[in-house]
Amino acid sequence: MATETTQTVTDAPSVTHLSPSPLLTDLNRDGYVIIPNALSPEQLTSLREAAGHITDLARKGQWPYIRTLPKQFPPWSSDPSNGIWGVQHLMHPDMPGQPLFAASYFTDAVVRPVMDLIGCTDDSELIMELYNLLVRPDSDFELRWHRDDIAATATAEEELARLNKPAWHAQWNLALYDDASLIVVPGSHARARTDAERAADPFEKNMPGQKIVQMKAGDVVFYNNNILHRGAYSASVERATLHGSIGHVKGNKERARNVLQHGVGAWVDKVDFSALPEELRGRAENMRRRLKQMGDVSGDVGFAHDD
Ligand SMILES: O=C(O)CCC(=O)C(=O)O
Repeated sequence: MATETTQTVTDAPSVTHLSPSPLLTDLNRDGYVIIPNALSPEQLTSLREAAGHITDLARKGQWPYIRTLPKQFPPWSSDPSNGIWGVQHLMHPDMPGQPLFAASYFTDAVVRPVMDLIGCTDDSELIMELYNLLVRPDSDFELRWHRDDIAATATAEEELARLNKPAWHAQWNLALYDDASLIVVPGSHARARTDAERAADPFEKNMPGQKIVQMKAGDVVFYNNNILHRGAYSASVERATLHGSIGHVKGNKERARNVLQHGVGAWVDKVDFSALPEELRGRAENMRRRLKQMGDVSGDVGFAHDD
């Protein structure tokens, strides 16, 4: 049960004191796991400020990489006139505040749980992937129930074939404000959809067993991106949630598609990590190099969803 998951992790004194197995056990059982208080109050303040600034730029059309309303999946246009629900590419070389965002991506508070969840003991096989910001939409907006990398048209056999493969990545949401936008069906990452889930309205508000992921500012949730999930966003509730993923070198072409469909390949070799704290710089350079290598061998990867 998800409530037990939250309880287990809440009892832990900090991320760094968690032993690997409880985190992975919870993720494997529920498809998601919340770690409270991943950020210090100072980090929260500076990240909120930086996130607010780039969100303002994006709403004014001064940052071209955005998630536009009412489109759920990439590719998105760079025209914010219908409103936005996300700001893309926090580590892009031209992104204001890039070093701060990069530090929040490569920090131990994120990378250590990632290593637990992927099952490695150091960062030498990790790959830099996506880092975006999910923001309050300009008008109320909802995502359809989906799995990130399995089309809604997949048969049960196709779903199971994909779900039974190792994920080789970890994905997280790190909330800068309290956030209750992500809705999941716990356990659905480990099975095909039920008949009721298949027949449900794509925007079904009461999916059997659904759970709203309640996060306090500074909490991070790691989740299997193929858990059945959706987002429901209110234009009147502030949202700034860092949305990232880190991969493992054993990920395959399907993973490359999930990452590179967002256009990261166009700028990744231009990122300057020299402003990062010394202890994070080597990790960042190495993880970026592995992403570049993945792009070089994967070629044209296409898009995971049609819309
Ligand atoms: O807003 C969220 O937290 C979920 C976003 C999501 O489901 C997606 O980007 O596929």
